[in-house]
Amino acid sequence: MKKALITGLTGQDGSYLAEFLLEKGYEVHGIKRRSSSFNTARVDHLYKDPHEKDVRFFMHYGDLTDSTNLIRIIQQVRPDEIYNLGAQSHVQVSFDTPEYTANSDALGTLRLLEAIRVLGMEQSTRFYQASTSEMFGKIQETPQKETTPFYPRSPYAAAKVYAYWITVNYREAYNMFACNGILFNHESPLRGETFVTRKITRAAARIKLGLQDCLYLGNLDAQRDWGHARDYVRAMWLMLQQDTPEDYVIASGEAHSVREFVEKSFGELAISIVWDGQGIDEVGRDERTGKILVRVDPRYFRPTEVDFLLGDPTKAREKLGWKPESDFDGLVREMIQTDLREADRDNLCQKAGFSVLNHNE
Ligand code: NDP
Ligand code: GDR
Repeated sequence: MKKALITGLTGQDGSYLAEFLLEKGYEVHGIKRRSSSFNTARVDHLYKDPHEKDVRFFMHYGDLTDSTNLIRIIQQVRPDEIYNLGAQSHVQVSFDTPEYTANSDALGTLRLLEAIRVLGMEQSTRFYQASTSEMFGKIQETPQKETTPFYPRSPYAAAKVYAYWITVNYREAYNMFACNGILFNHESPLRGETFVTRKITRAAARIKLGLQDCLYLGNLDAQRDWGHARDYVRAMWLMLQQDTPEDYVIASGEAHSVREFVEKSFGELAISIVWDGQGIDEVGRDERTGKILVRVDPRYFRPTEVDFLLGDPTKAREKLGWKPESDFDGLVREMIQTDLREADRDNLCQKAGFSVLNHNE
């Protein structure tokens, strides 16, 4: 039985990947951070009492900023494959916590690679690094592919560029099977609530049920290449099953604006949005009632923005045989449907006299 170790197990991708690997018959180990409240909601459905028989899913406390626990966990588990998905992954938050972001996202990757090396596991453990389209930042070429130069535009992206190159370096210096997946934005109903897609689908559902009045957003004109996380974790696994370690762009090959994502999401709820005004005064109104449902809040503008990203997944298609199963419309629909159910639950709780706090961020 193959063993995999996942950092960032409790995040969106960690959850989808753990489920995928368990279905493939792997023994799955994941690192979770100690937190003062439970942070395992996304993987709780995979948990089994460790005292039962045939358990194949294990969680270990750890942190990418602590070499000692990384070495200990890798020594104990001796994984065939390590997927480094753990990161402070929010671009805007990285401007507020640049040093911590560098520590976990850049040095955390180095710590893992070095742990594999000091344990003498360079030839037995394959390594996946969660690299990102944010590394392309200020665009030098469209669409972006494996050979497109990087121009990071945030502390997060700069940290991920370091992680990318240190992964390449360990591959070349120590002949390790180490790959970078340069993944473009991928979303799902499990997406963190403060990334723009989930923020939009949650708000649209809550507005529809009367739990919220207005959605506040930053740059409506930013364009992203959005795919589904379920498709993207399959690509991570495929990269580690090849004969040679290489880096791959994973993308849908389609770009859409934040504005379009808003229109599509409200459209799923039979609300048509019309835009009015310009710049920070722009608002989105319900075409039927004239009520303002979307406003721009400059608080969400970034000191340096990535305006446009569009990936070219040709290499992944040709070499990995990878192609996505979900499309943009299906993604939005699935997210809206899930958030509608969650909003419905909140509505019921509220009616039963329980207070439900909504972080409108
Ligand atoms: P999430 O933010 O949903 O999950 C991040 C995970 O990393 C969480 O489990 C989090 O733990 C954990 N984590 C954060 N800091 C540390 C730390 N110091 N030590 C150990 N674990 C830590 O991200 P996604 O699942 O969306 O993304 C997975 C990876 O892929 C990330 O590295 C991200 O940067 C990268 N990426 C994501 C893309 C996307 O569109 N989703 C695109 C390209 C790359 P906790 O739950 O406790 O917060
Ligand atoms: P991104 O995702 O920065 O691309 O990073 P995010 O959803 O945060 O932003 C996408 C675009 O939307 C614009 N935007 C807003 N963003 C947020 N979060 N909140 C808002 O209110 C808002 N209004 C407009 C942003 O300015 C931006 O242009 C994600 C993360 O998952 C990274 O970890 C990953 O590496 C990249 O995707 C690929």
